[in-house]
Amino acid sequence: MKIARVEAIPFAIPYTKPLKFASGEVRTAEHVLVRVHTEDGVVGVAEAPPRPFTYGETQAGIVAVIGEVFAPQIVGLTLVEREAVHARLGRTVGNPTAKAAIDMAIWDAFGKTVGLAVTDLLGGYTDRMRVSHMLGFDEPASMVAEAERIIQTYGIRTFKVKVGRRPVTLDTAVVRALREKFGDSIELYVDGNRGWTASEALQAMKQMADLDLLFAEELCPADDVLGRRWLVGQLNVPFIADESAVTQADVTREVLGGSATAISIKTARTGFTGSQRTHHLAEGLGLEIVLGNQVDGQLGTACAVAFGAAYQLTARRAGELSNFLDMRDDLLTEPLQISGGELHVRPGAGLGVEIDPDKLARYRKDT
Ligand code: MUC
Ligand code: MG
Repeated sequence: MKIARVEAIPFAIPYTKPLKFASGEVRTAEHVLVRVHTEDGVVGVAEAPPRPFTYGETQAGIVAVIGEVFAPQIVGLTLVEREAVHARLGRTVGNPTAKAAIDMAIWDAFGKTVGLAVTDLLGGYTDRMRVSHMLGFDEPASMVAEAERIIQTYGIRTFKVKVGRRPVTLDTAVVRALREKFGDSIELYVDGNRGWTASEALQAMKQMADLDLLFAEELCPADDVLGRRWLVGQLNVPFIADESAVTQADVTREVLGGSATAISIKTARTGFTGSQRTHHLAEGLGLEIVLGNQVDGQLGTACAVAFGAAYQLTARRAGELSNFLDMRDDLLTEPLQISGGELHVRPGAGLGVEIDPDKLARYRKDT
């Protein structure tokens, strides 16, 4: 069970349709495949999706920090020493997705070693999640047409609408058009990726007061401490902290400071070990959790659903598990399938996924 080697392989797969939101856009999945090899020949896998505009990580930076900083600190530890791995990687404050991918690859390798699914090792609550789909910036008619296609093709009935443009009516018109078209047959919430000021956000939320939103997420900068607290105090829907609450300390600060009332857990940035800690904290604080997505590929999504299905609190709401649908291709031998609005956890030991060697050879950038 000893960790012998950690690989970090950069790969690039284009999106058929870029996802645009207030803090950036994603045109190509420039991710890093992480493989943790044990001395017994077991290989655990996970992917790190850098989001330079949010966390400052880049593909080249992830490859470098894993190769030069993280791998040397964990080679020689065993797969059950996950707390030691967490402590060693935790000496570095940044690099969340690099650390998370190593953590999840170790859990995959551990599950394969003991012959158990990661989701069962984590909590084993259910075997599937309802799926929520993100609608990126576009004209109202195109976003309604996209929602219709997603409903008809995949049965998904929960949508997160990206907002944060100016004037706010650009976005509120989209949410209104969706509600008018689909009535109460869909669930809707909005994510501003810090794009508005607190007062713009309040203006927009007032315009959408009759549209029965589930949540509002990260509408304005968390650093505007008083403005955000002022905003959250006036809303009658839970306010989700996403990029402002990556660590457990962030969650505590945001929630006790009155500037968040729900949280997004993204395995892409807190792995399984950190996400477990955040889940337990949220449970203790009585917060709603939305299982988020960092525009993950299929491997990242397999990790997310394995985590989300493991607990009652994360499985209660639809999880953001569909960004991979817009990728031209992926790395898994057997693609993930969303149907009836649900994604099932992969059966089998570990994460239950295999990397297709031909696809990896085609998309890797380091050869
Ligand atoms: C989200 O919830 O913000 C977009 C960028 C990113 O890092 O995550 C996504 C979705
Ligand atoms: Mg978000």
